Amino acid sequence: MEKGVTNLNRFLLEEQRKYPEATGGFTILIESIAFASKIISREVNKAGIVNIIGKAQSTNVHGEDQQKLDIYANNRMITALDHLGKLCAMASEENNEPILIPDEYPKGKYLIAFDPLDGSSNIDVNISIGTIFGIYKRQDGKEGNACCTEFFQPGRNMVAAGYIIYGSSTMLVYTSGNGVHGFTLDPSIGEYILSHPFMKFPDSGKIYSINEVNYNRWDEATRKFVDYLKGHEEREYTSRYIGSLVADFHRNLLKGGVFAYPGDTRNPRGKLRLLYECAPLAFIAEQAGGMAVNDEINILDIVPTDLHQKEPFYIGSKYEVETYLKAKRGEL
Ligand code: AHM
Ligand code: MG
Repeated sequence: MEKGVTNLNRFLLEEQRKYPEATGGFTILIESIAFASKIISREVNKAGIVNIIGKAQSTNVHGEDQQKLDIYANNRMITALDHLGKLCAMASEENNEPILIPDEYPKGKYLIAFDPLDGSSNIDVNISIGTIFGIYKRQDGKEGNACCTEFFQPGRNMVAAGYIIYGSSTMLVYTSGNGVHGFTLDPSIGEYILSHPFMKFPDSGKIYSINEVNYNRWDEATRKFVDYLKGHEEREYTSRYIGSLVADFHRNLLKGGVFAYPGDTRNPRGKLRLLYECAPLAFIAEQAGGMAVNDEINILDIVPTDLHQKEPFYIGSKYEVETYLKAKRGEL
């Protein structure tokens, strides 16, 4: 019998059936993120029309200007997730401390960390932006709201990670450890439809994505790495840098290559945050056959000590990330 198109709901149910012990809690979480993302997508698309663009009267915990859509997206994520009874805490780029589950709602066994709207400085120039999330299990065995330290687990512990890209179309890409799957939002019916099953990083690619204005501030290994790619004898690399992490990552996942945001003399640990930017994308990358490291070790082996900690970040196809590690070891 013809199966018809697979929407996100069907896909999640079929995945859930593979695990008889599954309670469906995880499925509800992903569906609720998808719900929030549809609303965010709608607002992103109409931002120009309704004049929602522009700076709100506040700064976030990093002292950066918050744009109205950042706040809007943060609120949509929180209110889509706080009442489900599946979470015991949330962490967001926009909140200094963990977001607690309101007293009136039951608490669950999962934790979520998210960047509600990454790349928001690109909003007013109509460039793709995204939402990133990582889901963990609580470890302390307690009930009620979890405290900050529960988030201090290595990325390898994640049970799921994903992102939504608000681009020429809106896509949700996620993995729960059984491959990376991409769903495209059909705006006419408001449904995410499976469009990219089992996404895979090509083993090597031709794209490198890095903000080269920082060249003179990088360490020698990163300079050598980029110089090596530029003068590569067998393949002609091309440089592509949007400055919007989800969009840069998504393109490289489809086409192959490497994205890097290294540390430099001004920002010794780079700019990107481990918990809700680097680790979820690293989890997706590994599931898709790629890899991600900081300047020393696999991103997924780092145990955070701060909710908003930054890490140097090199992510993408195996060949290019391993080439960086060679440069780091002085072997290039
Ligand atoms: P944000 O979380 O404040 O939006 O900043 C993160 C963004 C990433 O999307 C992007 O990769 C990076 O900042 C670009 O930084 P730069 O402009 O320094 O190259
Ligand atoms: Mg961000």
